[in-house]
Amino acid sequence: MRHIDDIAAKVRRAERIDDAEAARLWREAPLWLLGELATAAKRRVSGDKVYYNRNFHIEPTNRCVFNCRFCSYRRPAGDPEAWDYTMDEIEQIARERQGKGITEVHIVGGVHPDHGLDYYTDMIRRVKSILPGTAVKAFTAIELSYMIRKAGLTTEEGLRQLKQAGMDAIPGGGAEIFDERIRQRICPEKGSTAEWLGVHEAAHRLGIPTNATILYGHVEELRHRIDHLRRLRELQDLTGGFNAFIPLKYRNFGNPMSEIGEVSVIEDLRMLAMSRIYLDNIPHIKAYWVMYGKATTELALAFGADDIDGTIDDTTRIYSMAGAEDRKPSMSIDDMHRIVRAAGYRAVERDTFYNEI
Ligand code: V47
Repeated sequence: MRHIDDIAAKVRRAERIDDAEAARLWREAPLWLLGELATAAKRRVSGDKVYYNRNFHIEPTNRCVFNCRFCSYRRPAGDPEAWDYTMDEIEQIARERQGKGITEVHIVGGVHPDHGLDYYTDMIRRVKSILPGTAVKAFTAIELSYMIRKAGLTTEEGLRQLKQAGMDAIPGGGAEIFDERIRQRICPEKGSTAEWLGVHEAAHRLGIPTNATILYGHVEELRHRIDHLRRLRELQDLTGGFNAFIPLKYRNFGNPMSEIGEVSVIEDLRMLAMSRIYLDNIPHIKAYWVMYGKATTELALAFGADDIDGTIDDTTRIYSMAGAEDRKPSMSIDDMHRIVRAAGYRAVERDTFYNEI
């Protein structure tokens, strides 16, 4: 087994580390060393820049055919807290954001039992006609797999139809934990790891860029996190289609796994740094400010993150319902610049494809 100093030297030389080396670094390296190594790796990719965008979310429904144990967002039909927007309401949400310089709309929700693929292609077309020139990053691989299977199409054909309707990119949600046994414990009904990876691989082959996530800090162990990162690194070696990786910290308010506590900020920073160090082929590591809160996001920039997501404009409920401090998440451009500057970097507005604006 290599000594920590040897592994650190390897990372400094920008050489790939294996799973045993990752485990050793993760467990034993002092926090300052992980910060130093992740920062050097971040600087090799994005120098002194930290990216953000002008975005908002549309969450069409919180009804869902699946019942994931970590989810605080889902409500059954008829529940007073369930919502199911009509197409008119969805159009209205888009119309309210006209003229604000928005470059991306992120559409995700529960996996609704009733809608067909045409409903989703129609939704994308309507949003695009209201906000022309705005990229649509839409639907987790789990939503996509369900709607495409229901339409009786192959993954490729389904994605092709969605792309034609204006789906420009796919967000990283639904990955949770790839290890099949842990997945079975936290979301037994949900689409499988193979489905998630299959949708992303097919998207990459069609030229649709995607993101990836991990849901960490619940019942998984370190080896499950490393296994998750390894499967992503392997797929990225094949396709090169992932833009960003977003570690998502399990938040424990209001869901069936609430008895599990939340991991510390120190563990969040180790997770971020190890993501940057291990995933040497995914260019961007996103510190999703809505989930961490603004103070931890600033700290995250010293641990390899080079993206903090966007302005949001109080349009997502997933994290406020799961216990995030910010009940009405919104970030001004001034705040973006302030946070990034305080961390010693230069804030750069980007579009969905990481072109600078
Ligand atoms: O897949 C659900 C997670 C994800 C909880 O691609 C929870 O740019 C923590 O994927 N505690 C959806 N996490 C959000 C997501 C995302 C967010 C921002 C940007 C992008 C991107 C993607 O939220 C789900 C699930 O992993 N989640 N419940 C919870 N209690």
